[in-house]
Amino acid sequence: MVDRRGSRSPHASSWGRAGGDVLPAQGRGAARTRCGFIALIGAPNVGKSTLINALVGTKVAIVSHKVQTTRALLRGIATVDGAQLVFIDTPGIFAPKRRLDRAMVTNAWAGVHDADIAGVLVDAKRGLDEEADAILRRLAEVGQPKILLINKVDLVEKSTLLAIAKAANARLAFAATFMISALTGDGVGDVKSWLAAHVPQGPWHYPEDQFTDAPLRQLAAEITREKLYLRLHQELPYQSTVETELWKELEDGSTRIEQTIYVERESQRKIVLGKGGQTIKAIGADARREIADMIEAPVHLFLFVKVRDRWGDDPDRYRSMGLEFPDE
Ligand SMILES: Nc1nc2c(ncn2[C@@H]2O[C@H](COP(=O)(O)OP(=O)(O)OP(=O)(O)O)[C@@H](O)[C@H]2O)c(=O)[nH]1
Ligand SMILES: [Mg+2]
Repeated sequence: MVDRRGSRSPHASSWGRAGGDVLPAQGRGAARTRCGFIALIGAPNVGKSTLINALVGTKVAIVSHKVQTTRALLRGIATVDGAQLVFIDTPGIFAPKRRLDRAMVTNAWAGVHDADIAGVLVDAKRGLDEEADAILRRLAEVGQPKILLINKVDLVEKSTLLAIAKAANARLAFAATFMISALTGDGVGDVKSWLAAHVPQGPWHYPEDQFTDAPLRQLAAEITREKLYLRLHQELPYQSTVETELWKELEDGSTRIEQTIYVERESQRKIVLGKGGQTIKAIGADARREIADMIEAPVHLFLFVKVRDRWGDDPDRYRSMGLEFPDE
């Protein structure tokens, strides 16, 4: 899945493309190309990350049934009809309490302000609830064109969708409204075509076959965090974070990866390890499989669990997550 065209690329070249600021030759000075940044925003769990994966056509963002899965901005890139669409996945917007929550919400709004177009997701099942309402209110101050993306249409009746579309458009001038299912892909192609026609003219920012600018180490850490979210319950996922400490390509073509899972207390470390190390083993097996799939090479994944009391107040952890450390 490293390469959009489906070719097997050596990881050296995918590293080369990661973080890429290099302009592709065909994009340089090209008069007729289009390129735009589209931030996807909405309440936690509305399906922003699922949508970015559907738009890009491969998995770049982690997804879980739990709220507040995404922590930092992540870019997913799709090139369609001569237009490069750079989608920005943002953390869900909610009423922040902890320091980490505040950093996530600030980050989400920063993503919107830096974008050319804001794609606003509303969960069709939840409708314009309190969280959606607060976001619409704040969006009124955002100058960029906005499109409304009513997601999870697979879960509700058509009449419900029309009512949401009507109420949201009465609140805010959306340039377009789409009813989609990020999960089934229903309507996602229309969103892409519309955006391709509406992003500004300009050269592309990334090579055509690049699908994200996140470094592989970060993607690999995110994959492990996703598996953690899927296996652990209650507050534990929110009290943990994952960092890739070592990434080494070995002579036999395999890659050795070492990651640390930080938790806040010894009791949490025990839960992550599980009885006889069962939980960490299962998380490691799930993550290893997916990372190997991503880099198209065998992976030896070593997971360590460390207690770092109040890592949520440690600026270093924020830096590695790509978040600004809020002063309070
Ligand atoms: N039925 C249905 N479920 C969906 C759809 N889109 C997303 N989901 C599910 O909704 C849940 C949340 O999806 P995410 O993509 O992680 O949501 P998010 O908005 O990125 O969430 P945060 O990162 O926590 O803000 C997952 O269980 C998805 O499978 C959809 O169109 N239909
Ligand atoms: Mg997300």
